[in-house]
Amino acid sequence: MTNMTTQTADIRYNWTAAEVQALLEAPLLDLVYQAQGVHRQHQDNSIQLASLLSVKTGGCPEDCAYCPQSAHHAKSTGLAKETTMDVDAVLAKAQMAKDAGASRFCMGAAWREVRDGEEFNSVLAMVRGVRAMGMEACVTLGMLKPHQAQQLADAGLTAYNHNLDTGPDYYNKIISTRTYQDRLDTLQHVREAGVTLCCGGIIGMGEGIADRAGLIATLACMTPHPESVPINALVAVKGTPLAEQPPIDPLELVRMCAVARITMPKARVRLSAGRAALSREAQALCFMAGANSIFYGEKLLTTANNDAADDQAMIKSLGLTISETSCSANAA
Ligand code: SAM
Ligand code: DTB
Ligand code: SF4
Repeated sequence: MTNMTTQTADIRYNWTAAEVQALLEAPLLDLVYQAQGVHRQHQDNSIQLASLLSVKTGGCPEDCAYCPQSAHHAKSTGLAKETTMDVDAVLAKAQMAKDAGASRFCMGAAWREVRDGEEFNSVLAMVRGVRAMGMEACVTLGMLKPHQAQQLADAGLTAYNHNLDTGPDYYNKIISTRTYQDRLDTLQHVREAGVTLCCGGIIGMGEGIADRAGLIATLACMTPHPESVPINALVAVKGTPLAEQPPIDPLELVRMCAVARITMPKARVRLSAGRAALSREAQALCFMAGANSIFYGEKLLTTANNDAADDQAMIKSLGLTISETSCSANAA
């Protein structure tokens, strides 16, 4: 295999973007073979089912070009701003997700940043409630200050989702209201509070291979690596600036999953948004390449997800198991 990094048992934290790009551009079957080797060494054959709920939808002051929840695109998307959901209503949804087989419950709020007060206190109560049900709890609330990360940790939060979305050089083509460094700062606060990181990105936003490599290299140089790495394909929502982006070739998602697996052997690689457009066979290739989690349930945050019964049938037919345990923490 030319240009491919030799697989060792050692986990590396010094990936260069050039090395990652060489992997992304390797012959597909060589890449998947290498990724499956790493997968078998560090992971089992379980898939984690994570369910998502938008606990506060729309009206976000940030201008992320992909996002239907940005207030900047609200006139053209027609998406209304909603208030924060009641804690009891959220916990009822969490119980339904658990009963349907999910072991992780992820709650999203369309906030630029967390503000101290009643709404944040409600989110803390949601986290405590989900943990009390025996599920992992993840939230994504925008930027956090250190004391807020600590309050989430004290509530028992398992993971904080905060995506870097793309490589550092493409970031300002997608978002102008915050910087890459803002994202990295919040990730640092989360890490310092002892909460695991869920951090990944999106492909299909018009970025080049070098930008995808820049994203993965940034993640794979974090020490420790994020415990959870969501790989999203753009859901091109009508009324957003990226509405006319052509769909990606599913094999590009396979490549991203493989390279995430090779560079971050212990992470849960999550095949995330955009899965509804994939065939069962394309998803199987993503699992072969190292993806081992899916979002499960009828909705992502505001857009449709795959049918839950179809997902159960797919997992069964592939001979995979459904994980009931926590994601493994990385050794530094
Ligand atoms: N406001 C918070 C933030 O941005 O961190 C949390 C919610 S935000 C909707 C969570 C993530 O969803 C984003 O970082 C982005 O990666 C992903 N996302 C949003 N819209 C998407 C879309 N149309 N297609 C794919 N991924 C999307
Ligand atoms: C992530 O990386 N993808 C999820 C979760 N983390 C929060 C969100 C996907 C959102 C897709 C567009 C929508 O449904 O609004
Ligand atoms: Fe959407 Fe989050 Fe960006 Fe707000 S910060 S526009 S919710 S992705």
